[in-house]
Amino acid sequence: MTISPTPEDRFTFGLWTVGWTGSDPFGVPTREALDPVEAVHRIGDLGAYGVTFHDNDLVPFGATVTERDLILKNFRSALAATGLKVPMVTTNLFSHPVFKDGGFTSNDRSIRRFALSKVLRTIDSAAEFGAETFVMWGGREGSEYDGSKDLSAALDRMKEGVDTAAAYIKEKGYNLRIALEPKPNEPRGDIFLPTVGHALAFIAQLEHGDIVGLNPETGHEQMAGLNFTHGIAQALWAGKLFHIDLNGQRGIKYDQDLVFGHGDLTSAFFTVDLLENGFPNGGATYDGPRHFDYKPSRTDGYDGVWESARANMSTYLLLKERALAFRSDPLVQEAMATSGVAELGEPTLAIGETTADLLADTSAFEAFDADKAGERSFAFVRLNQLAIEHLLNAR
Ligand code: GLT
Ligand code: MN
Ligand code: MN
Repeated sequence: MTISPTPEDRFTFGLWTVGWTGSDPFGVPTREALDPVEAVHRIGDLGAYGVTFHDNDLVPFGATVTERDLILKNFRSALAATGLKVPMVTTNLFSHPVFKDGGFTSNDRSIRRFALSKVLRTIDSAAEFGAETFVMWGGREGSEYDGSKDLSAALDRMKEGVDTAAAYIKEKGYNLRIALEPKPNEPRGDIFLPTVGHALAFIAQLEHGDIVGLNPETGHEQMAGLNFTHGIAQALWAGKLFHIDLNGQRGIKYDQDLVFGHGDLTSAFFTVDLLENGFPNGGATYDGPRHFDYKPSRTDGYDGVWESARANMSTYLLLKERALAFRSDPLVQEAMATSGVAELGEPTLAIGETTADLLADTSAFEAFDADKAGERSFAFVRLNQLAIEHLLNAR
């Protein structure tokens, strides 16, 4: 069964996803280049809500003003014809050789100035397209050799770049927020701000951190061996889940960018459960676009490209249906109660209780039977099996 999406589902795709022609470090492209206008029409026909892009996905690096204007005119016509929105725009600071040592953190100051200027110009363009999120993925911001970088200066320059861009957005009065996208490695040996946790700590050091949040990607956290659902949960808890890149990854290896759900399916189930149903005891929720950042396999032709675009959305909707069934099943609710899921929502101290009160409470310590409490079975396996059975549509 394939479920068809509608724009209300708010599915979006990067132009660079369906437009990836299959070139990799070992081989040339296996597909012809895709015209962005055709990409817009195709994903619009499939029921997507919007499209996203890097400045150079649309206007090639070094294009003349005349070329640029024609490309933008055609692209705007395609948006008008399909009704597709542009909720996110980003800058390419990684393809051209000038960025081989990074943009904001290149050791070459003239390159850093070029990168910052390119970002500010793309921010103007993002605002013109009505985007609300400006993603910064610093793929080339990093190193292969620790001696090649003053790591403290690199973080200073990263801070300078992000703060300057954020201050520019405020100065211009744009309705835009910046979302940093962590990745542990690839293309650099080690990338700065490698995980959600590193990026959250970085944002806390910014002058304009109020409009800076995160764009976590499923596979990027999983490349670091981390739990993606835990990552987005902490971003949500911190009020920083501004955008999301959904895809699939099978373990700690190169960035696979598979279709959503084609990697760790159980993890994908709990990701959708969190995005759609929220935390069991309430808390922050995500209402932004469901953005797919995947690569249609190089083994497939354009039939496979459109099939895979559809697959991302269908799998998400199937998991949404399964996650709703999971949460509303009385047996699951009973199992969650047994497991103490609601109990974790209760503050450990009573309202107004002081540390002195706690220390004076003999039931909490002297009379507390730790051995007995240690015998409690949390029955987490039963709860997880219920999740798996719902995921398999066996309930
Ligand atoms: C690049 C990267 C993605 C980022 C994109 C935004 S570009 O394809 O692999 O994860 O989201 O710059
Ligand atoms: Mn990726
Ligand atoms: Mn991404």
